Amino acid sequence: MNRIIYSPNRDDFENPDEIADFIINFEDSLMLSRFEPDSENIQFDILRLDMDGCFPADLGETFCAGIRNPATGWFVTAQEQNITGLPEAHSASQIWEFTRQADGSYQICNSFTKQCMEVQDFAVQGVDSNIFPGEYTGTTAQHYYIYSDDGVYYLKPVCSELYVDMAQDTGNLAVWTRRPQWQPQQFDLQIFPDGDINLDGAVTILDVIMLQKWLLQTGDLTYWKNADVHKDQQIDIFDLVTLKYQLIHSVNE
Ligand SMILES: [Ca+2]
Ligand SMILES: [Ca+2]
Repeated sequence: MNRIIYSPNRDDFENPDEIADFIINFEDSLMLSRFEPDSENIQFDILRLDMDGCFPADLGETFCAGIRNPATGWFVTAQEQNITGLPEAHSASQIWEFTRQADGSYQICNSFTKQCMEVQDFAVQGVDSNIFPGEYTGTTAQHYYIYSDDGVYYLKPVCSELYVDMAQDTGNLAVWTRRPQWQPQQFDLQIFPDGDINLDGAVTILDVIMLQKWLLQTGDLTYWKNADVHKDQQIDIFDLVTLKYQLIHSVNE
């Protein structure tokens, strides 16, 4: 099966299911036409229907962030059996590592447990399918497209056309039909900056000390990827020198 990513404006369709009846026809140029039973056109899988025709946001290959619902102020929190919104706790249960996939979606794993946000049963039961902490196996129920709109983010699992939604009473995280400007589906990403090795939200002398200790083999790094300032996949003295330089430079500004 040939594959193409197609991003229609859903308002063009009276019924979104019609989209599945479209086929791609190319000879001299690419065009869309309605499916006819006797057509000899080539049929494609539609891999992705994007939010309002927008492409997903590219926020970098990998980063750590807190995921906050602005309406409640609650942060997405990993618990033993579930993922739910809770007040800010400044704990690892609210720090999530995002890793970009080849299709532009993100794997979202808790920085402490390493378990990832997973949609129950690929959302086959439809709305209200729960999101729970699962061992990462790389399925489409564990990858999310991130859409940016009006200063907030929306998350859509690759396996479904439903969106991540935080219940405003219980905080539970599940998937629901998208509603534009719908507060339960809006999220801030509070990204920990490069050089913030101890994940306290700022690059300070404490990060320099943590890296120094690690290089002397007398301490651990909370998040080693933020210590790799040079992005060469290894932590060494050059990262420390640059981090120190950047810190002194920022203090003097
Ligand atoms: Ca820090
Ligand atoms: Ca490095």
